[in-house]
Amino acid sequence: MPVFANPGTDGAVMSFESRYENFIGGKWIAPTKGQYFENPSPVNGKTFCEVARSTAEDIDLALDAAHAAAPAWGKTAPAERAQVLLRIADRMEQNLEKIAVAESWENGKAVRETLAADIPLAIDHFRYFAGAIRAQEGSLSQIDEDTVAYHFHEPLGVVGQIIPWNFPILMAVWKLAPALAAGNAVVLKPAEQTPASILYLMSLISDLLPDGVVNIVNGFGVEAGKPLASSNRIRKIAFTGETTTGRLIMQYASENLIPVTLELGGKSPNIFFDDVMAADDGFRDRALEGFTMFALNQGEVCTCPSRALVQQSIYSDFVDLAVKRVEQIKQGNPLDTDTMMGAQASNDQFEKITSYLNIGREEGAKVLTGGEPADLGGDLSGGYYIKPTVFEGSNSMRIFQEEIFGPVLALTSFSDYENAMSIANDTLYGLGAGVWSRDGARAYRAGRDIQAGRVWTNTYHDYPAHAAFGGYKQSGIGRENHAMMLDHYQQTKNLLVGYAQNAK
Ligand code: TXE
Repeated sequence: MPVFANPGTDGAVMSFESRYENFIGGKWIAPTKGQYFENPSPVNGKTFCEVARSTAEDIDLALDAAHAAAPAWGKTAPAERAQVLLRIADRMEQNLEKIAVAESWENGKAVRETLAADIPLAIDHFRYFAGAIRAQEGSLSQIDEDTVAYHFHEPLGVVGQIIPWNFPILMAVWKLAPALAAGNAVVLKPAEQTPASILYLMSLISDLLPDGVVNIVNGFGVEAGKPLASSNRIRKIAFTGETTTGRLIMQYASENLIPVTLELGGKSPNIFFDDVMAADDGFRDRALEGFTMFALNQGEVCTCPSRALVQQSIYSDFVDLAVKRVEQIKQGNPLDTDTMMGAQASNDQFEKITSYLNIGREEGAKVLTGGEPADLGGDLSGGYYIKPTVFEGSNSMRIFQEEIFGPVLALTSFSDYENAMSIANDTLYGLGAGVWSRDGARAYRAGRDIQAGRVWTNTYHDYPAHAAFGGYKQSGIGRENHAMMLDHYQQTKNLLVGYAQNAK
């Protein structure tokens, strides 16, 4: 299978700029203080571009541009906004390989995922919200014979969005598509680990957007994210990231009494009931495949099924087969289309994960496979690679309770249904869960009993645009995806109109 050449080298499908500015008011604008930070690729650990290191002054410039653009954009017909989103989707589709390679190079994830999932899902997201906004209707209440209450959806105005590094483009699009469809202007701050793929995307689509409707300001959390989230010039803040940061975002927002949506951490249980082993058939294979999903995107997914719960009666047979599958995961150069697992997104994340590998051992968990960094040699020796790891232990251990955000699975067994539910719900988090059983009634009951916003049944890691996504408990507030998301970017205007001609 072909390997895509490194960006900017001979035969490469795309190249990055050596320096990226902020994208404000339709133009590339240097940061006010003239500072930049280096952006390394996790593939080889080498810097490939530098990016604007912004401060409150740059956020203000972006807010000026967004406020200038918001009134006109908010008044465009839904069909016109839908058309813009559709054109963006088409442009992305025409440049699929380029965007996929950009994303893989910057984040370290396998290009077969960015080509087949991340970027196509982002494209579909624009198309979905183009349709959703056109299909949206207001409502009318007949108060009495002469009096009518109309309910209109109006945009909020200017909104702030702060995103993480694990799905740089998809996370940006999850937030941009509904915000734009609803008629808002946006100031978005990418994660400092992965700004360039979004800026590369903007360079491809900027001519399709009116100036100032989308503004991208780069930089670090406290220097650029905080001034955005705490500004009294935004009408809403949307955030995806760590739960502790989410708490701060909510505090900032409370000062200005603006709504927040938060998509935070997780420690999702993946539950395998005894009947998955009933026959050596496609269903059992699917369940085994579901077990390996903790390594998808190098485990850097908020819904990573990082706890596997396997029923005692099948435990040794199932785990035996499952660990063999994990050992077949092909790790390698993210730009090789054969590679299933690439590099962790940053050196910080690499170090966080390796520290949890030590914590797991110190706690007495048993390593069934992996448990150490992977040295892939050659050009990749400076990259951030970790072997997919399965720890066997118990749910009170830190590796079962804390979000590691890496390809590290914490595996345990359960005796019966009640025991499975009690382990599954023994967590601060409630974002995702998986249930595997041939028994529809049992799977349905489990789906209802697990305290999580998304429970996959006999499948995992699907993210269609029209299924609501979000957390219970400390995994977040609000939802993303699905037309209901428009509610988070709109406010209701009620016109209460008396039509009576004459005094009664
Ligand atoms: O997250 P942060 P980090 C989890 C995961 C990971 C851990 C740390 O466990 O190991 O968080 O990652 C911006 N005001 N998730 O440090 O800090 C920051 O610049 C305003 C789960 O990267 O939350 C970035 O753009 N903004 C998660 C974004 O917040 C601030 C995905 C996320 O960074 C800020 C990512 C502040 N004070 C990490 N501080 C998921 N749920 O998918 C930081 N930021």
